[in-house]
Amino acid sequence: MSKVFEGNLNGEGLKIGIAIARFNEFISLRLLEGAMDCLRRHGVADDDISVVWVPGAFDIPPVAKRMGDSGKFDAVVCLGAIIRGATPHFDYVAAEAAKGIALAAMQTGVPATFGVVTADSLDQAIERAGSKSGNRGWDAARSALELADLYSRID
Ligand code: INI
Repeated sequence: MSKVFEGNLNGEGLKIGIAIARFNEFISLRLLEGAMDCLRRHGVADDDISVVWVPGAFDIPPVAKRMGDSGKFDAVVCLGAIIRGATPHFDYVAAEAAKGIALAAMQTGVPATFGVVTADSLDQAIERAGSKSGNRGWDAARSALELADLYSRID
């Protein structure tokens, strides 16, 4: 008989960190609202949520690593918005944010989920921050809850 492991979405008692970039704050704030809504609806207490602001998405990985290493969090939700401009800057920031968040999760053993919107335009970002394409902050928070529970079951 095989054993199947799946995380559930019960957030009661979980300690959740949120690392969020201030750049494009208009979008980031919508992502934060989505993440908070998801965590609360799944039973995470407000006192168990810590929100850490950083300047931009490039700066999220070291903070996610630090939060993971602290042992104080069951998962870290990473939120930000990177919007393409006229130069290749977008590509560097987006690549480092994505790679760095993955690395933080690998190195700390604490799930770090990717709620960073990468968009070609402000309209595309708005669509992913609580309008017609959902809310990436909500999605990243849900994944954090699932992974936190899954890790505890695997352990
Ligand atoms: N940071 C973002 O979060 N989004 C962006 O769109 C962005 N752009 O386009 O420049 C951005 N840049 C700042 C970067 O994340 C760092 O804060 C900065 O380089 C200092 O380390």
